[in-house]
Amino acid sequence: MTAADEHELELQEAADALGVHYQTAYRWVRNGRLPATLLNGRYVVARSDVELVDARRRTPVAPTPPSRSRIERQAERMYTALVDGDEPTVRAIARRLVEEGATLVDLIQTVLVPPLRQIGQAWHEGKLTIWVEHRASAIVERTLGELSPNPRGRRRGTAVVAAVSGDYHSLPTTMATVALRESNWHVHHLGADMPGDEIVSFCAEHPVDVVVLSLTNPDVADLAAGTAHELRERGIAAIVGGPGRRLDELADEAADAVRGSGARRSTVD
Ligand code: B12
Repeated sequence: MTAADEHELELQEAADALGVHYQTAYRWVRNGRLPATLLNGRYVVARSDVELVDARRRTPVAPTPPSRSRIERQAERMYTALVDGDEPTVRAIARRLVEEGATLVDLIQTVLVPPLRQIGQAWHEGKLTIWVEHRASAIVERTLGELSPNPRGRRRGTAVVAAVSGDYHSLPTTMATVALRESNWHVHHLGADMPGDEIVSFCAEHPVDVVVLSLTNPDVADLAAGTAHELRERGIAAIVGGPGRRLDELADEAADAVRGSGARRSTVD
């Protein structure tokens, strides 16, 4: 039997149109998801409502990102896994948070940085051996490598990321690279211990909008500042990081530096 009005459907017809079982459509009517009118003891559904419900079902809903407290709790598990050298668990924690909608910057800043700092402090106090720290660093490098985003479409510009000679901390350069790529920058990641003049000549040979110098070893802070100065003199925007500097605003800081320098823009699509 069909509903009399061409703008209305019997519940079975609505279920067929939606591709669900009659009982499912009935449940949706009962819980308000599918508006319906009781007519002579039978439900009828407006065709327009069926179309609306159908359209909503087809629109993918963005997953709710994990809550702050959930992300923070993972930092404790991460510390244990890193100290134990338990790489599968490190990767699983990271992958799951990203799948749940956490940004890579959030993952780095909230879940990886605190354990690395703790490990550094414990090493400093003689409570952890150097190989625990080396192993943990290598695991983090590989984990970030696996998750490193590959931006698509028009890029915000081209960045070079490096740490200057005498700074062997490559991890912060990897972190800055991931953060910039996540914000759609094209990045040349040159790693740590890069001679300043080599960074300058790289920029002379490639279209570069901004150079981001990570800095972890304070002994080479002057060298980093000097390199940044030389780059700016040559019309290339340059910014210098530092221990405790956050990645959340790195991408915007890089864009501001480019605007402030009036430097040429590379176009990368
Ligand atoms: C791993 C590690 C190493 C590894 C590095 C391996 C690798 N692949 O990177 C190795 C073994 C090489 C190493 C060596 C040394 N290390 Co070390 N190391 C660390 C450790 C544990 C983590 C470093 C790290 O990744 N930090 C990144 C995160 C965790 O820290 P962050 O400072 O907040 O970094 C953020 C910013 O850099 C930001 N960022 C990056 N780029 C940019 C750019 C911009 C513009 C902005 C805004 C932000 C930004 O991103 C990061 C995340 O937010 C730290 C502990 C610590 N507190 O950091 C010690 C630590 C940095 N090391 C330390 C020391 C003393 C050394 C050595 C001198 C030890 C020695 N006697 O040989 C050497 C120095 C070697 C050298 N010449 O550079 C000290 C430094 C103390 C100090 N203030 O001087 C620390 C703090 C350990 C400690 N508590 O004593 N280290």
